[in-house]
Amino acid sequence: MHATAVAHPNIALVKYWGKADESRNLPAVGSISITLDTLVTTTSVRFDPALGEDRFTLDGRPAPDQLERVRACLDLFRARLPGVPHAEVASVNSFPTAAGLASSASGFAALVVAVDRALEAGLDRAELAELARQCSGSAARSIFGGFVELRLRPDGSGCDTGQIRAAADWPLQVVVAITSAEAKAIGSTAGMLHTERTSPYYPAWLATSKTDLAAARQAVEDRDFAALAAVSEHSCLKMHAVAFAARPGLLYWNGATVECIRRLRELASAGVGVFFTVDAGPQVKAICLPEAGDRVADALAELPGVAKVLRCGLGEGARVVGV
Ligand code: 2P0
Repeated sequence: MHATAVAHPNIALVKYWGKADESRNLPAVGSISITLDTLVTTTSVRFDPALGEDRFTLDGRPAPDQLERVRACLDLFRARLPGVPHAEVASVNSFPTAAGLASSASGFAALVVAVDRALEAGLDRAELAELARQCSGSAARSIFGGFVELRLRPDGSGCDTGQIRAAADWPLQVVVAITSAEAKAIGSTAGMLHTERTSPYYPAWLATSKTDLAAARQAVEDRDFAALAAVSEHSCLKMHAVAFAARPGLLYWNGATVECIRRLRELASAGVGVFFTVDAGPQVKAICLPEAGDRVADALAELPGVAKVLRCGLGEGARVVGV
């Protein structure tokens, strides 16, 4: 009753922000993302009737603040398979946790895949994505590799998540500019709920989501980089705008975030194949055509306030690596 799985973070190009139903962790909008390759979460799980409780370590240390969410994830399996004993879960990230690199996405994707194998539950990828989504909305997308879409079911019963194009089909590169390694002040979940409750722009955010999803889906199908750039930057800035307009406003950026965006816009104006996106933290992700990656990485690395740049390609979905 043990297994180890890996999963990669993903970066949303059309953003998830807001919940239709908090109790079911049902997103208010669909989203489209790319799964990365070089950043990895590795999660091992061992079920043992001799354990008196569920245990969780992150990067080798007990993580009591995360234990509740891990237990809730295990309980989703217990609801399907009565009699599942307590578990010991150990998760290791190859990148800074809680710094805007979607560690909850890769973390819960790896966890559900490891638990499924350890319990021999035999769930398919769509079912695994639905379980991961209930733990963390973005985690559903890390079940799959390449370009991924999370769609809301029209009847409100849940989501359908799946790949829309394989990584090898359109091998974009991603340069992540780390502008701060500190954990963010307000997490995504709290930030979304605060935005829903207080931002006057929230209805407009919801009303324009389907158009963005359709445009991004089409751009991915056509491998149209300029079209994907336009809709992705729009979705990103719109997500931050709806959060800025909350009361009090949410500001996830720092000065270097803005400097990175400006520099990437200059490069794009000069004909370099690059666009930006920013999530609920100050890091900037530059999505590049393959030939542009080196130049973009060099340009971001020399900006004041950029502590480090990470390079990634597009990667595969969550998978078992050991039993
Ligand atoms: C995204 N984010 O689409 C957006 C953009 C952050 C900014 O999905 O509450 O940590 O656990 O479902 O999965 C982060 O959301 O939120 C996220 P919960 P999660 O990538």
